[in-house]
Amino acid sequence: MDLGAEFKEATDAAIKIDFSDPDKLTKDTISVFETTIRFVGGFLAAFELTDCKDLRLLDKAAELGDMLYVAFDNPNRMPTNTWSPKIALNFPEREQRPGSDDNIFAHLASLSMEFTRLSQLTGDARYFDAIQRITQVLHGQQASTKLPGMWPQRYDVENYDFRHGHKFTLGAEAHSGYEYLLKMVLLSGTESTSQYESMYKFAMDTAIDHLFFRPMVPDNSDILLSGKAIVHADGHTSLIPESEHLSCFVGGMLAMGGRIFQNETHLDTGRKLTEGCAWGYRTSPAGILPENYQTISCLSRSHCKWDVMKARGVEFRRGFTAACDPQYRLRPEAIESIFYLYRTTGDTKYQDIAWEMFQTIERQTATEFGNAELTNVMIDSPRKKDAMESFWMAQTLKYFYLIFSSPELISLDDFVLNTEAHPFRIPKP
Ligand code: DMJ
Repeated sequence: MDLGAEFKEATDAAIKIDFSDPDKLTKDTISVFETTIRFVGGFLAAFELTDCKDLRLLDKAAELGDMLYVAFDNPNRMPTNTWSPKIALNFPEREQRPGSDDNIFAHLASLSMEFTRLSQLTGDARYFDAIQRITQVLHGQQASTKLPGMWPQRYDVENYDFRHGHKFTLGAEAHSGYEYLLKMVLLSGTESTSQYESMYKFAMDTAIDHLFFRPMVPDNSDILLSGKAIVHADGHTSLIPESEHLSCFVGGMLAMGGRIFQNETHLDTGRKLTEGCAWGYRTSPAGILPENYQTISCLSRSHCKWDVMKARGVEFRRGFTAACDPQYRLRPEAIESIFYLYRTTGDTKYQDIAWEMFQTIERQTATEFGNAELTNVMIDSPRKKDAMESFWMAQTLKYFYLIFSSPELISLDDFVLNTEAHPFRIPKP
């Protein structure tokens, strides 16, 4: 953004953060997932953006990588997610045990990009080795879950068993786990590339068959949304037409994958999913998609007409039947997909959609010192909360900035962005 002086000032401050003194941390434990995607990813991308010149940033990423590596120090080599820096620093390996830890699929499956790039940039293969073990476990069970191709939101953490969970989604607790399969195809540059490619394609075939649906909306827009699948005891699968802001990333991912693998079906599905999220923005009373919402799903993707009888009682909601969680948390996933659609198709209509969204979000969320999360976007003028997550700047604003910049800036031929939108350089053969 031509903010060179600010970048230098921020770097000088960030490299002084003392991760070796746990007494300075505000919590006793931290999340391996969040620390990896936000901190390690942030330091690595900042290092890349100095053209790999400011080695202090790489050293800091490696310092954190070494501390996080201890979370893998368990008999089965699988990482804990809740992790204590105090224990890690003193290295009593037996204290770092799985079992009492969280069992969220995304937390386990979304460490690959940062650990791989750390290995590539430092030449130390331990980090890649650590995450590749996770990939082997996921690969080994991909075909034997209750919805073959996808992994359940939650798994049996004692045995690293994914065969029993019956809830499947691309939203909360899952999404970056799938995102990283595709992005590892670009990043890994080794024989594991084909492994990630086949895992990604299998997962998306399943999602296309079981998770995506066409909602019935008053203007009959030909759009798709990503819902949830539940597999019942007798083996049959039901689609729940409940969608999340978080799952809006999937349109951009499919478009990017469609371009990489020259798959027009994926490109078109990605376009319709992205336009589904854009529909939610232009339709909700505040002009912003809620965190979690429900719509009426049509049985057919080709014939889906607004039916006044079926919509009786909910027509006042303009196609939304409910918003189980009506907040807006300044999340990026909708503009993220619109950005990818713009970069993959070159169609400037995505810039127009982005500009409408930007103006609405700015009008609704701006405060004196930053931007605020909203309590309820299903009313015209939502109340602001005293909260702003770091992903507002790392992701949401970055995608808005990039969609109005030259495609040469962070070109997707040269960079792949992690789930926190930190750009990593794609290794060239
Ligand atoms: C981000 O921190 C990351 O994208 C993460 O994977 C989950 N979602 C938030 C932003 O919504």
